[in-house]
Amino acid sequence: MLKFYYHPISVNARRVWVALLEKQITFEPILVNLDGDQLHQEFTAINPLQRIPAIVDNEFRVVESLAILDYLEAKYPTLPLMPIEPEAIALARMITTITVVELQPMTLPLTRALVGLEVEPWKLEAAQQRVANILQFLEELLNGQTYFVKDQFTLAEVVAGTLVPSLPLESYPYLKAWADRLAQRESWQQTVAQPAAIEAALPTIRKILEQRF
Ligand SMILES: N[C@@H](CCC(=O)N[C@@H](CS)C(=O)NCC(=O)O)C(=O)O
Repeated sequence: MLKFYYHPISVNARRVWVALLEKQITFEPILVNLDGDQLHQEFTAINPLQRIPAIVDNEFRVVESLAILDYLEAKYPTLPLMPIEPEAIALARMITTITVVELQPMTLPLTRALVGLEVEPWKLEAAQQRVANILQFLEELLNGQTYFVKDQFTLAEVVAGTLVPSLPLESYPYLKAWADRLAQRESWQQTVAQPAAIEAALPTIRKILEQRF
C-alpha cells in the first residue's frame, strides 16, 4: 500500500493528503514528528532532504509535494485532478506554481510574526504588500467562478486551497466564497489542522522558522 509521510500541521503535506483523499487512493499515513524524526536515518533514507511530504508507492519513492501530485495524477488517472485543454492546463499550473513559488515564501514573515518571532518591519511590510498583490491576481483569475477552471475541481484548488484560506480574505470576496466552498469538502474537513495540534506544534514551528527562515 502507498505510504504517505506527513505531519498534520504541514501545508506542503496537506496538499498531497487532500489529493489522496480526492482521488480515493488507499494509503497508509505515517506521522513524521518534525521535532527530529525527519533527521533520523530511517526517514533520511527516504528523503535525504529531510522534509515531508514523501510517498513510497510499490517501492517507488517520490519527494517534493508538486512532484508527488504529478505522480499521483499520472499513476492514478481515475478521478482526475488535471484538466486536458491546453488553456486549462496552463491556468491550473499557473495557480499551483504561483502558490508554491510566489505566495508560500511570502507567508513566512507573516507566520514568524504570528508565532512571536522577530521580523524586521520592512520585511513584514514588503511581504504583506506582495501577498496582497498575489491575492488580487488570484481574485481576478477566479472571477466569481466556482473553481479556477470554471466548474472543474483541479490541482489549482488542491494547492492554492490548502494555503490561501489561512490568509485574511476580507478584501477578496470571490476567494472568500471559494475558500468557504472548499471548507465544506470532506477532504478539507479530514485534513484541517486542529487548534490543539497547532498549539502542540508551536515550539517546533518556531524552531524550524528560526533555524531555516
Ligand atoms: N518544497 C518542499 C517543501 C517541504 C517542506 O518544507 N516541508 C516542511 C514541513 S511543511 C518540513 O518537512 N520541514 C522540516 C524541516 O525543515 O526540518 C515540498 O513542497 O514538498
